[in-house]
Amino acid sequence: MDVRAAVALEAGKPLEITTVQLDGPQAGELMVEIKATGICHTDEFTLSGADPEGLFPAVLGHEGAGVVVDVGPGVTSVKKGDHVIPLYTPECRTCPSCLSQKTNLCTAIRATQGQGLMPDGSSRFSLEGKPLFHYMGTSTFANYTVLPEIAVAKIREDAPFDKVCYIGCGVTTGIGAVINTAQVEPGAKAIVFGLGGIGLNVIQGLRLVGAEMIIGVDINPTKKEWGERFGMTHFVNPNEVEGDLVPYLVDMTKKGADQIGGADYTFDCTGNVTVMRQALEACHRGWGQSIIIGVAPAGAEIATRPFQLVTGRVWKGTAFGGARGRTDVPRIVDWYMDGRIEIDPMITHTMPLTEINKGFDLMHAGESIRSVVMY
Ligand code: NAD
Ligand code: 022
Ligand code: ZN
Repeated sequence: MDVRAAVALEAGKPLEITTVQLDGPQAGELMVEIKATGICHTDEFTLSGADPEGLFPAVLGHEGAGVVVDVGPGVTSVKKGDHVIPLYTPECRTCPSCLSQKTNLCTAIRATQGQGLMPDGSSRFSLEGKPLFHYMGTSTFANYTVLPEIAVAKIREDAPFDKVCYIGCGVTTGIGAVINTAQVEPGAKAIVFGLGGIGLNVIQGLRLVGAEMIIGVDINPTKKEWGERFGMTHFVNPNEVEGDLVPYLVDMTKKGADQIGGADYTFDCTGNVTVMRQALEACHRGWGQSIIIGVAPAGAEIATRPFQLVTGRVWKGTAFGGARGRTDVPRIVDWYMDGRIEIDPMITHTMPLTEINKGFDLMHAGESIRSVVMY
């Protein structure tokens, strides 16, 4: 069938809004009418050509929400009419990784997803008879897409698509990093580096679990107000700190009998490897944990002195906030609907598909927290 899509024809060019062909769902797959999609950094990373694994031509997009319109043979967990959020980290519940209960990185369809293909090794999208690659297994920059059953979370029907699409990446990544990866406890002291669409969700996750001190760090002074809006208790602009940032942050966390200082938990939400080192070294000796969320440029490396780890600091990373999508995403939608977390104020811009390239421009300029395309 004909669908409307923003197609990444080649690296470094704007998306082309055009009509493409979409084949129906095969066994174990379903077709979703995408109602809204966020625009996230990794779409831009791939479109720019900076991602060495980026494939073209492709239908990008990985932060969507929509309605099931058709199911292929053998699909049992969702039916026509169900509301769903696509999952770039699927949850099959039967692969060794899912069964381990130690990771959310399901391996059931990993190989084909990375090759821009459906699990049977083919593509459902085509343009003028030539196949288009899928992207992150989701391809939400089209008003209809086809997904494996294990790559959708069924959500309640009263949740607004133009808000809960953000749970498909940014919200779950930020809140999940706090709850699943770091397992932050009430009363903890935390530092969040980078207050964009991810860092602000880390901040609201920290508020949710009852962290006592939430220090936000950003070189953009306009982020102070943004951080405070979601629970940040202190703001530091590295450009306004005299001397080294790390001792300055460690000093801020000192209190009472503990004169060692350092945060219980720190989060890198910048993707900058220098910041990642600062985040590790701003952790408390003996137990501080630093969580890497930001995606660094291809080929980048992180460094610190081994002494930092020998003395008990822990370096961790997280994908999709450690969330098991089919299990955890519906719960996060409930938290939003119950008012326990906020999404609306972070969606700073909305636009129709025809103006999707403006969303990328706003992200470049640092003017948006999140832009959402409404179909
Ligand atoms: P963003 O651009 O909206 O925010 C980044 C923020 O970092 C900006 O406010 C910027 O001013 C700030 N910053 C830049 N350099 C800094 C520095 N040296 N010190 C302090 N602050 C600095 O980006 P975002 O949407 O919030 O995404 C953040 C990162 O998270 C990206 O790398 C993205 O790819 C990654 N991400 C990872 C996952 C995952 O599963 N691991 C999921 C989603 C996003
Ligand atoms: C989402 N991300 C960044 C911004 N928005 C993002 C990017 C990459 C990952 C997670 C989130 C990620 C971390 C670890 C992996 N990926 C590898 C997972 C694995 O090997 O099992 C990742 C993911 C999907 C894809 C590539 C890398 C893909 O579909 N192309 C989850
Ligand atoms: Zn994303």
